[in-house]
Amino acid sequence: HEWASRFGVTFRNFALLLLLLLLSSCSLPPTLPLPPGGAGEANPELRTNAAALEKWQDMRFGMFVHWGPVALKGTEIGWSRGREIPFNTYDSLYMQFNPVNFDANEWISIAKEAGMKYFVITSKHHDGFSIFHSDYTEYDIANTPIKRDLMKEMQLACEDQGIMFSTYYSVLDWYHPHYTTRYRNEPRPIEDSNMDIYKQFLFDQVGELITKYNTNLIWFDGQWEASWTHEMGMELYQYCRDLNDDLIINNRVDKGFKGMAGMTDSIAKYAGDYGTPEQRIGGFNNTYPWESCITICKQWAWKPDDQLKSVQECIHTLIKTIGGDGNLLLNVGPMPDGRIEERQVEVLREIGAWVKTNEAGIYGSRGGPYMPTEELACTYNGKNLYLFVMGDSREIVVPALEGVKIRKARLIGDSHRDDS
Ligand code: JFZ
Repeated sequence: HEWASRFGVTFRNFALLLLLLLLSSCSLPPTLPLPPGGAGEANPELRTNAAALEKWQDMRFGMFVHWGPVALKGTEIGWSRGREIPFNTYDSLYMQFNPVNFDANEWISIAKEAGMKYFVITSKHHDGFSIFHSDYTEYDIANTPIKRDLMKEMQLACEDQGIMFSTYYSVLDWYHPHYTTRYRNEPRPIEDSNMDIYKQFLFDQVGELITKYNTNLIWFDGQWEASWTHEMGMELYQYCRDLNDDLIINNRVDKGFKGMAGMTDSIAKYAGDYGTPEQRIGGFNNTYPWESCITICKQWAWKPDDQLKSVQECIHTLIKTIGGDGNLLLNVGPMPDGRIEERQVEVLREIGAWVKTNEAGIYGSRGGPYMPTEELACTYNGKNLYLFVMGDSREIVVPALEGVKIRKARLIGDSHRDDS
């Protein structure tokens, strides 16, 4: 049973090696019998929808988009309000937001060509602007020069092209008169603010995302401020699942999210279906689902000449993420005219070409059993084990797996080789 497999092969960067395993007494971890997340301690019966979760985990790779009138300034969405951009200037940008070159089908085909299976748009970020037609505020896309419901166009394009449509929503809102936490030195008077009134607004808008836009996943954010409580988090989770039982909800709906590592410390106590490490690859975890969100440049929203990551860095990030059993949500910030920068599209296309060649080890796979390193990451799917080779060492040595015999090994994406 002891074996060490030595492949005297020179691997190109990010080559993928497929091992066809004969699983006599299988030691690979089975898929989870029951997902661990759910509504939190207020309703222990309401667990994560297992079928919806599995469908989402199988996707492994999605596109995150941070976009809004702030793109006109090229500064960070939400955070630059009252910092680089004076409050009044920031809050007036929507009056000039006119992305005439926006084409939802083009965005979604860029995502699809990159190998992404789902799409998450900032419906409302910390700055309070709604990029959809909302019945509950005038501070929305309907009151910009473009007027069109751009988020509806994104939803329909997703549905046309078979990409799962999803929405980001910030529970904190530094623009709303009744949101109770003041951000820095903002002039908004909070003395008469009222969280009950704000909460009603928030629930109404989230209701719109679910019933008017058929969002399949809600990526909540902004839960860390004092205004947002554990009770509100659990209530919001339950409200969402009551409207659509198939909905997937991240852990930032509640207060269990800890630091940028983004995992929930007590899954029984706090609501949420999965963890959200930010700007980092999550640690190996195949008991609590997770998704790393990482920017293709440095800023979440578009910035001219922002530092763009290389194709290799993006692919290695994807490999290490799925090797740790997580999903990757790669963020793009489109330009104020509605287009995604051509140099970013080129990187996405090259990622997509690589994903297509190696998709057998990506979609529907789970991370492990070998832990990801800088050199190597591993996924498995049924009787196949996929070794992703990132380093350029000429020799790969992996330890034996108890009860597993290797029947055959071959390189993917280099079909003339067969090193069985
Ligand atoms: C949050 C947002 O603030 C950010 O703009 C982006 O949308 C990201 C996906 O999620 O990221 C955070 C959250 C909290 C802090 C920093 C970034 N924080 O408290 O320093």
